[in-house]
Amino acid sequence: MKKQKKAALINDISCIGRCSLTAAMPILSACGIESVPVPTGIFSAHTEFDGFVKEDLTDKMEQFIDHWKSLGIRFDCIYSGYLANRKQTEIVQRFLLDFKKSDTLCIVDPVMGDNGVFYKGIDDSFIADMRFLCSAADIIVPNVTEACMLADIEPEIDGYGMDFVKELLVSLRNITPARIVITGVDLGDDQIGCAVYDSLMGRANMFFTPKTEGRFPGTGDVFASALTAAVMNGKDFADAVQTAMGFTCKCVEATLEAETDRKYGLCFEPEIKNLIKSLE
Ligand code: PXL
Repeated sequence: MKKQKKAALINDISCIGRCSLTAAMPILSACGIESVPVPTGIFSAHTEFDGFVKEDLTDKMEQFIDHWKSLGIRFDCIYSGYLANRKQTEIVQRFLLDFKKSDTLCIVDPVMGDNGVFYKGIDDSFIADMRFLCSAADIIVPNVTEACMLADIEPEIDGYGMDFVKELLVSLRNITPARIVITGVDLGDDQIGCAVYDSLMGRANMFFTPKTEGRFPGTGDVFASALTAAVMNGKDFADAVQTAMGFTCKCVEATLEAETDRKYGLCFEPEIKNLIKSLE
């Protein structure tokens, strides 16, 4: 067996709703990557469910990290997602200082909101810290709302065009040297896509797949996990983005077919075998 890669996944456990680690761990593990959770909190269900119960794990994160330092653990990838409070953004900064080596891939999903609004528990005090984390990343994957927050640009709730998306990409390039993937780009037609800037190649691009109206919570997590898996399995960046988009699109189709309540997230599990095939 060739040397297996190891990823630190800094995210919460949303027990119900297939968000965060509940999506990232199975996807990355199935794609051959050792998945090490760094749980930021445990939620009975993600925050779009009324009455969710939450356990904050900020103190435990620090203890876990100290233990791993004493064990000399090394990571090939650090992927950070939902952070429950600002102290956790500091902990992630320190995590990067301790564990990010020159060949460690750092993916930051600056999870803050969607559809022009913050998720419950997040507010504008997170933005500067998320910007800072993005500045240390190799790849960032904000959705359009998060890209606006990072770029300090008012979201265009009633629709936007290509010029707006270009402006977002240019603004994000000013805050990070990372490769940028803005997800959920919707130009008002029957497609949805990603706006990509590959800072290593100096190239911008747009990729689209067929659109389904409405939202599925956790879509960003499924996409970012598949992208991480594809890059870690050696796919070239543009190919990795398209692989992750294709997988996410298939998961949406499977969810519509299953006729489950959208709040419960994407039915990604039956599609994982196809993602694995596309990485071979
Ligand atoms: O997928 C983003 C996310 C992650 N974690 C929790 C959330 C959300 C979005 O609502 O509530 C707990």
